[in-house]
Amino acid sequence: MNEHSLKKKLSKLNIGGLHYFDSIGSTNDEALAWATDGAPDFSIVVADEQTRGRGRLDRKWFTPKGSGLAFSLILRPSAALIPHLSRTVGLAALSITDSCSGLGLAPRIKWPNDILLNGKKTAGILVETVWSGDQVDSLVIGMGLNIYKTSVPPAEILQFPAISLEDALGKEVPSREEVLFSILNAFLCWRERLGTNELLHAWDEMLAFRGDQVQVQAGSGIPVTGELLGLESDGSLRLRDAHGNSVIIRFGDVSLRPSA
Ligand code: BT5
Repeated sequence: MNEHSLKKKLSKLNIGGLHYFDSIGSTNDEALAWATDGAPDFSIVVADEQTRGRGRLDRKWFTPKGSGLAFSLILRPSAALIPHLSRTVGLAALSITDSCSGLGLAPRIKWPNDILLNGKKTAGILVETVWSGDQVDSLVIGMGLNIYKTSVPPAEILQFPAISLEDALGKEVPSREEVLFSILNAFLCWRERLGTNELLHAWDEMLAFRGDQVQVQAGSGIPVTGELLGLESDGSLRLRDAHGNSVIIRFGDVSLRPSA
């Protein structure tokens, strides 16, 4: 992957701008700085390697050289999209699942921000906001995908098992440019439908562990256990606890796993 091959591959999409790095700390940090500096809508930062890739709450995201796909999109939402921005992580997740489904795989979304293949994490999403006073100026949507086997971190440093697209496919994977193109293409289609029931339904359908007992840890509070029922219209998660009560889990530092 290099700037030339990327530009060529993405030329059919109406992207705002492209910054490519052989190596960078974090594409989200670069995109946040560029957004603050006036980057056009749908600009993209892509890196072959991240040395300080971030997950939520500054957890680490591994992107060793030549192995994965790490990129950040800058969105300048129109007034029509502003009321639906809490669905942005779903929009990003669906773009990745569409791309994986197109390869014949059966992805699932582990709410809120993980994509699973064969029950293992293959991608993570980190959405960050640039504010202008109390208005949203822009959003930075970082996506990290494990493409080749070499992108998967050692098991002992993971809280949840990981897998690469190459492992899941069991054969040669398309190029990273190709995978990026299909994710961006899906993103542009879903973005038009951010506020629709169609998007909510597609997102809901893709949820991992639906109907299963799960445990959700929010921050340092007491974990909530219940049956995973589905999504609220803003993208929050609905569980049914042991007493039959509905419990709504909002975004934040939330981690979800099957309950033992
Ligand atoms: C995420 O956070 O999953 C969001 C990851 C977003 C990464 C992208 S890459 C492009 C952009 N630039 C950035 O700096 N970030 C974004 P979270 O749910 O907090 O999960 C983080 C956890 O995932 C870590 O604590 C590890 O356990 C695990 N992990 C780290 N690297 C992984 C990998 N390559 N594959 C699978 N799991 C990984």
